[in-house]
Amino acid sequence: MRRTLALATLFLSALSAPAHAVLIGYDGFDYPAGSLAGRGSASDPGFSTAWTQSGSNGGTVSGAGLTYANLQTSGGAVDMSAGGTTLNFRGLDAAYNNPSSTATGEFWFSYLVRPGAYTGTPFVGLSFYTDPLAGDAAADPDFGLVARNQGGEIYGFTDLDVANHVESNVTPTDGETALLVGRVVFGGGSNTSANNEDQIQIFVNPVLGGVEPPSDADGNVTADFQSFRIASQNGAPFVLDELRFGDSFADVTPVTPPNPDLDGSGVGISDFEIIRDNFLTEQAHGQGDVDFSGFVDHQDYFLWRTAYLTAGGSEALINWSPAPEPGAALLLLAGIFVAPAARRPRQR
Ligand SMILES: [Ca+2]
Ligand SMILES: [Ca+2]
Ligand SMILES: [Ca+2]
Ligand SMILES: [Ca+2]
Repeated sequence: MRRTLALATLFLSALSAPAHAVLIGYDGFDYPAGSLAGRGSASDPGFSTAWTQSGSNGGTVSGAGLTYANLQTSGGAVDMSAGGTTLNFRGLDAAYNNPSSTATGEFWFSYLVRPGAYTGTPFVGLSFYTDPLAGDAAADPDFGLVARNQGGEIYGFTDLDVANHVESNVTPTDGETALLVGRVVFGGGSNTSANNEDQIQIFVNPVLGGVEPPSDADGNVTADFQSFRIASQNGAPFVLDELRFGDSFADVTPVTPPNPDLDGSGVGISDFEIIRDNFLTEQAHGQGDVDFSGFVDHQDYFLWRTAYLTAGGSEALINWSPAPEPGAALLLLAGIFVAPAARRPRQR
């Protein structure tokens, strides 16, 4: 009976999972190094054109992709620094402008951005356009989510049709990659005029892999778009990457699943020793970071331990205190071993 109930619960929870949420489009900039113009294809899911370049300056694909926590990534990134303003456009495969445009009535987008050092407050980021591309560009800007990292400017959103503008409280930091996420709720605006029928929420550096986090800023928007551009005014040194469009938070923030097999040998005691030897330090997966968070901590140990014991591993082999430092592990497990954390603060 219990088994039947468990199966029924499993079945019902599968049924109640979002049935239609999809990733509409993705670009990880997995292209050969060089000009972005002409990369991608009109047949890529979610898109209707390859990348164009508008004017004499455009982004350049570089081999080193950006990363953010355990966000899934691929390929390189696009460097927007150039002698003048960089403008690259691309068409979407549909017009998005009302609740029936997507299965959830929402349009989500995300991208990574890493500011460099520059002066002034140039526009840098992702903008959506109402018209399709005519040649290399579209002409009717709709709204954008941008970064400006000088003079007190911060990650924010602007409706380019009307005076809707909101900013997060997150200031861009030179050299630090940020994840920007936007959620457009068609028909969700305050709706007192034709200029605010939709709602936008922006999320800066959200926690991944769980429930949808609270937003950092909300605003009204009139959203009606079928193309977009990435741009950097005056070629300010920004790098963009991992562009996603979808209809839920999870779609545009897919995470790498935890993997307790750190050394490729199957889940075993050797993986524990790696975690133990790098405990409370900033490390990559192969050095103990089971959940790809960028840091080796209790969560990594817990995930490994669960997998190890589930697979029949012996608890007696888990030894936090190999010679010649007996006692250290007992203190660790007691939660009072704070000295290494204090000496090596987490750099974020
Ligand atoms: Ca990439
Ligand atoms: Ca608009
Ligand atoms: Ca292993
Ligand atoms: Ca970790």
